[in-house]
Amino acid sequence: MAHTATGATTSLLSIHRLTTTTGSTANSFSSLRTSSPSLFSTRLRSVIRPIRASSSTTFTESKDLKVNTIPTKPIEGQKTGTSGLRKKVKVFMQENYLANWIQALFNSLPAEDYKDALLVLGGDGRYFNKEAAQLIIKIAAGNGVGKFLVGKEGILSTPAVSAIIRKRKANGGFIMSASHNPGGPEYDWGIKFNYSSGQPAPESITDKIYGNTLSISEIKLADIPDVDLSSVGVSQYGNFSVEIVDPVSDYLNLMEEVFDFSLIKSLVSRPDFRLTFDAMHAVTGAYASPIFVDKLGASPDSIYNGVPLEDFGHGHPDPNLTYAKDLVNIMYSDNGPDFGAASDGDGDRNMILGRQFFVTPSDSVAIIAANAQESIPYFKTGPKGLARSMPTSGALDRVAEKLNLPFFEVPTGWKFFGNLMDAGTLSICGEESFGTGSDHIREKDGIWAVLAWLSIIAYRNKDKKPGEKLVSVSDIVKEHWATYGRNYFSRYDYEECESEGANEMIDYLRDLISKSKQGDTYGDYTLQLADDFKYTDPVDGSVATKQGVRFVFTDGSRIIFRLSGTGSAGATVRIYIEQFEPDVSKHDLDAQVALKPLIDLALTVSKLKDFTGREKPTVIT
Ligand code: VG1
Ligand code: CO
Repeated sequence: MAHTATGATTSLLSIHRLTTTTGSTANSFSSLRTSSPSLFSTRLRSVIRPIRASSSTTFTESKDLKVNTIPTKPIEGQKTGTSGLRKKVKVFMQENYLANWIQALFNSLPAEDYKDALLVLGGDGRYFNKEAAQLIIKIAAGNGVGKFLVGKEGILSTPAVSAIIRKRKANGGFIMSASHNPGGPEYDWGIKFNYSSGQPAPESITDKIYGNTLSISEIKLADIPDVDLSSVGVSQYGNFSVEIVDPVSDYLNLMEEVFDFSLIKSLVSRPDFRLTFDAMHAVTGAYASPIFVDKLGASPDSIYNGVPLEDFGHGHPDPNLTYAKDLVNIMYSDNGPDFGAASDGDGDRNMILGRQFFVTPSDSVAIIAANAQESIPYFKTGPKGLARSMPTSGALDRVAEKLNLPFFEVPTGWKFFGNLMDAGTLSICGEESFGTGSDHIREKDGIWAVLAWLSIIAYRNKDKKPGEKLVSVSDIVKEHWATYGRNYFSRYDYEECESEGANEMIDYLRDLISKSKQGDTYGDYTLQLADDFKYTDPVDGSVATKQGVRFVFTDGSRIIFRLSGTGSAGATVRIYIEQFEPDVSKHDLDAQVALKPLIDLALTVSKLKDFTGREKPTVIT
């Protein structure tokens, strides 16, 4: 492959029309099968003759692009969950599995959304991404896509994909990631498609894709060589081109527009302030040094687990108190840093810690919202509106009320925020699952959340002289609780339960709510309402049902039950527990202690142990 100065090449190549030809059949069918990822591209190459590359360094010689039409059969179970299609990587490596889904996606889009269009491609660097990238590029070219922008080495965080789609006015993009799920040959892989606003495809599209996976009969695969992902530049194949881009620069530029980097730098470069960022060997490893060290003056040793690895260093790249143990140990050690943060596999989640202090994600979004206008230039005229997912605590509701802002409660999953942002009624939103973000893009954004916190801390300390005591993370949180009250919150996850028992439990709870009525008593609590959350999008009127069984009590306490839509094996039961405490003298309890009666109630009401056989959760946050 030859890289080129685009202008000259484009004019030379523009006379070649993109045509498709029907190619080989039985032989190429098996070409998509693979038992080992290292064989994958070799196998593709072995049956699909690459177009001849020019020996010149200025451009790749173009013939009309040849497209092979490969017969295929539908594969069951390719329904997307909360966030894209996620399975064990071995499933994705089965014959035609990924190819079918990608082709089904093109079969689902209106032609004007992809013919000659610009698309973005990147991922979190996990095992199988590079092979998958080659296949996605070939199928996209086979379907008439005009150009792909691809992160160097296939690396782009989820927020960076969203940012690039918006900045470059692309028609959409693919994210190769199973997010916080572990990676490697035995673990998970995933794919997500985002639309032209940079927003995860809505259910109307993903349902269509699923429908098409059940009737698919052929895959269109362009006959082009594997693209060299290792260096920045443009390659041209007929009317189709691929541009390899630096994963960081567009995203970094956006962050510099949103935040006051000199304010943050004034904090981060102080000798009396230390931060630790744990990239969990995931995608933010590529972003952390250029942003925190090079731009903001943090010391290089403040980046932890900073090299992205295909298996995340055998870790589970989920930034919570259980899986980000390295960071937690550092932050709770004697004389630990002042600020700690971690991000997940694909860089859209965040965990915020102070010295020996954990900020719940539900509090984090509320505190960012309450302080955004004074600390973050992007919000200098104030946020337009606030929103949270249904199971997220009500801390944000109180900020919306005080600031007199429009407020929305949506189902779990970032895709539900995008319409509100596009309509100009939502600026800052979050989920209890360590997701926080704003309308600067259409995904949650881990590094954004870290920069937001650093901005708030920097603003509070901007007049502090060296040696003066700084306002700390815990000071900021406690002050917030004193003003708004504290929403105690915890989530219990029971991962990889038997699906049958978990489904029966949810059925049982649905039956229970249908028989419940206001005023029923549950232990010391009186029922306000019990339902299965249903959401009608105020912008397009679309309806999402069965989004979580909730029991809301008259004192505002809630217990909520959901099954995860992101797992790859069995069923994961999530229980969310929340209780509001206005009394400042009761704000210093451990959440597990404060919530004990409600947690016990949730376990009794759901008969969780009977249905799942589980004594204890696998993760508590
Ligand atoms: C989980 C979280 C949800 C989040 C989703 C995607 O979904 O609960 O809040 O939006 O993951 O996050 P579920 O269905 O498993 O509860 V990510 O960072 O994995 O893309
Ligand atoms: Co993620």
